[in-house]
Amino acid sequence: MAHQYTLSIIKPNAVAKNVIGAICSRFETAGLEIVAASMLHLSREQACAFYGIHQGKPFFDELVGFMTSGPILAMVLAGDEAIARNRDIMGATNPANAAPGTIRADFADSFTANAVHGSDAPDTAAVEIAFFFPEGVCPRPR
Ligand code: RTP
Ligand code: MG
Repeated sequence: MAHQYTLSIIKPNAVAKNVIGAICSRFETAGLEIVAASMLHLSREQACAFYGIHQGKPFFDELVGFMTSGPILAMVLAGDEAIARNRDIMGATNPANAAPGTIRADFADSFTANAVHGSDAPDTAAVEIAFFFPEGVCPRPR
C-alpha cells in the first residue's frame, strides 16, 4: 500500500454547523493523520483558481459562491492509500447517493454544499496541497 498525502477541505456549510471535530474524528478513526491545517475564508479569485478545472460547467458559479460564503478548513491527510480512503469515507458527491455512515450522508446539505472536498488522484493532490500549503506539511515522526 502506498503512503499518500491528500487535500481535504471542510466546506463552509460544515464549518457553520460546528462539526469540524466530528469530521476530523472520522479521518482519525479511518487511520488518516492530519499533517497540515489552515482555516481561511477564500476570496472569489482563490475559489475560481482552486476549481479552475470546473470553469464553464453549469454548477461553477454556484460552487464558487458557496465556497466563498464562509470559512473553510483546509487540511492535508496522510496515510496508506489516503486519497481513496478519504474519498471512501466522504461518500458520493451527490449526498442523495452517499452511503449511510459517510461524511456526506451525515453532514451534506445539498449537492453543492456537500460538507467536504477530497483530492481525486496523486497528481491533483500534489497541486491542491501546494495551493494551500506552499511551505509544505508537517509529517509525524516514525
Ligand atoms: P470534491 O472535488 O468537492 O471533493 O467533490 P467531487 O470530486 O466528488 O466532485 P467534483 O466533480 O470535483 O465537483 C466539485 C464540487 O462541485 C459541486 N458540484 N455540484 N450540482 C452539481 O451538478 C454539482 N456537481 C458538482 C460539489 O460541491 C462538488 O463537490
Ligand atoms: Mg473533485
